Amino acid sequence: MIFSNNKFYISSLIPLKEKKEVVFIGRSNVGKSSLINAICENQSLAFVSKTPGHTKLLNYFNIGDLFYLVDAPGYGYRKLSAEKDVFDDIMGNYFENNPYCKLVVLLYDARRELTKDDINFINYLDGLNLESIIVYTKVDKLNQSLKQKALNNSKKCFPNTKIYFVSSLNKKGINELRNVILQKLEINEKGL
Ligand SMILES: Nc1nc2c(ncn2[C@@H]2O[C@H](COP(=O)(O)OP(=O)(O)OP(=O)(O)O)[C@@H](O)[C@H]2O)c(=O)[nH]1
Ligand SMILES: [Mg+2]
Repeated sequence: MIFSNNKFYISSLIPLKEKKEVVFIGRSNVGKSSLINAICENQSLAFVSKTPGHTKLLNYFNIGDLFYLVDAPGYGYRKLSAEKDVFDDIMGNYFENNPYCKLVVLLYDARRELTKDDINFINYLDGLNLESIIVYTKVDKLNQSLKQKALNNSKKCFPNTKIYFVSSLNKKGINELRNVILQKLEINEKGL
């Protein structure tokens, strides 16, 4: 499996623009780092934390020397009210003229309503003309009616975006997501 060949590459404030990349974005604590670990089958690759706001830089993971998975800082979390939002600064810079970004994976916790931060970010992305998909995380915590509610809401809010449900805990949906990522990067299972 291509994703088994994984290693941490670098933490950076600015985008590398070296190889094709897929970026994982979402509110703090939504499960971005856990999802990268599940995709790569490596629990010690990205740092997972119960404390929100842990990832403060762009963390690049090198997959088979072919592409990068990028763990982005979570949005909607400010440590001190006086502190500037790390997300706005870093991600504003990241998305500006970045043809290396082939896919934006937008993560949501299906148990939570969409917040003002979510809507602001979606509106911002809309203007950028980037490929994106929506991934609902922690699906192991969802019953069927919560799942259906999330699906209905998101279809209303993002009618043109594909929606996936995953659990990094029981690995549901992870393989499907791997295939979507490879497809968007135009890489086949042999890495060609
Ligand atoms: N039940 C369950 N818990 C999960 C899942 N994914 C992540 N978690 C838990 O959610 C918490 C946050 O996970 P992280 O992966 O660190 O979240 P993050 O989005 O990277 O957070 P920041 O780096 O702070 O932005 C941890 O306690 C994880 O164990 C999942 O699929 N199911
Ligand atoms: Mg993280």
